Amino acid sequence: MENTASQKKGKKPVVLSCIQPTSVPTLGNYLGALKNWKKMSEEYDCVFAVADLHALTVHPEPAKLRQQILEMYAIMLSIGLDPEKNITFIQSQVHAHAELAWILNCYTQFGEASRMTQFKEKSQKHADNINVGLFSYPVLMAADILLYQANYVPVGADQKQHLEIARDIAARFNQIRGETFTLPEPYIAKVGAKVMSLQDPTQKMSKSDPNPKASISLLDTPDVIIKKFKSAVTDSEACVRYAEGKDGINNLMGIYSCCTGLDFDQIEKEFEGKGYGDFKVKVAQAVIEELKPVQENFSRYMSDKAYLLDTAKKGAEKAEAIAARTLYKAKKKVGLPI
Ligand code: ATP
Ligand code: LTN
Repeated sequence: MENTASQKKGKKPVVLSCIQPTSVPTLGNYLGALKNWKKMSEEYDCVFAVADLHALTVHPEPAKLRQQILEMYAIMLSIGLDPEKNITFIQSQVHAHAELAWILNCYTQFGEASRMTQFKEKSQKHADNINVGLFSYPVLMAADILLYQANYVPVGADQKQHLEIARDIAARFNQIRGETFTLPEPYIAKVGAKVMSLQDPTQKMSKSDPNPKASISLLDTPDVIIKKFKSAVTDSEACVRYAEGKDGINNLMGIYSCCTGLDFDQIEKEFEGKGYGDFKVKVAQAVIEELKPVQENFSRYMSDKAYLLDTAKKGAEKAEAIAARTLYKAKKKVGLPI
């Protein structure tokens, strides 16, 4: 089923994405993924989830995980996703994800899963805990996507390979067992798809970076945001321009562009003759403005946990209704009793 098949029937394309509740999202997660979720939610049929099953691969402390799941759900609402118009839920509350993942495991080759860059990087980083969950992580991710017959998956550039394997698994299953899944396409923004660390701009900004100065958390206060940008690593040229080798400045220009809507030419003009000090403060201020409404909404949502839990439950019921149909189809195709 190519991507256009469902669109031909006059239905809106389906968009799906998830985020792990491993800690408070960074500016990278926001600009690379969440901000696009909000944009797409106005145009498409959207399904967004907190990928809590994926987070189990790093053995989080249970009480902490419980809190982070709730916080991540609150963040999803805080960026402006409307739970009435979109489906917003917590992955583990819909059984079909784990069940389809098992079936898809049997249609995934060991060799292709071994080639995943994220698996190789994470196994190197956490050599003491290379569990099978980490290995089959992209298969669970494929299940998340395929259950909803998603056409587009908005993610940061680091997830491109996982999208490719999801497509390969779907195509293989369709070929062997007959048309079952829509082939998904990644949706990766041109600017913001890879926000880099403020301390080492050759590395992506990551939630799990142990150096707090390297990333901006969505919940950082204005003071902290200013301090972090002031200490961002740049270069010695003292000229705000986008060029090869100027990773630090390129990164700050990307961030500024995402927050203000200005393109790189306009940014270069704005800062002509000005030093990095001025530029860094302006970038920080743009980020503070961008995050302000999210932070205000977040404290409001977190003060009403009953609402969050109830909304997540209702979201899971809506998700379940769609996921169950695809799971039924897949079980039937492989010969399982239904
Ligand atoms: P971790 O550091 O725990 O591996 P992460 O920061 O990579 O986590 P995820 O939950 O794995 O975050 O990713 C959520 C979304 O954010 C994904 O769509 C991912 O592609 C995107 N994303 C993550 N880091 C960045 C970044 N630095 N720039 C742009 N997008 C990003
Ligand atoms: N692995 C993803 C999170 C994720 C996801 C998904 C993203 C889990 N399931 C389905 C898109 C679609 C990550 O961003 N690290």
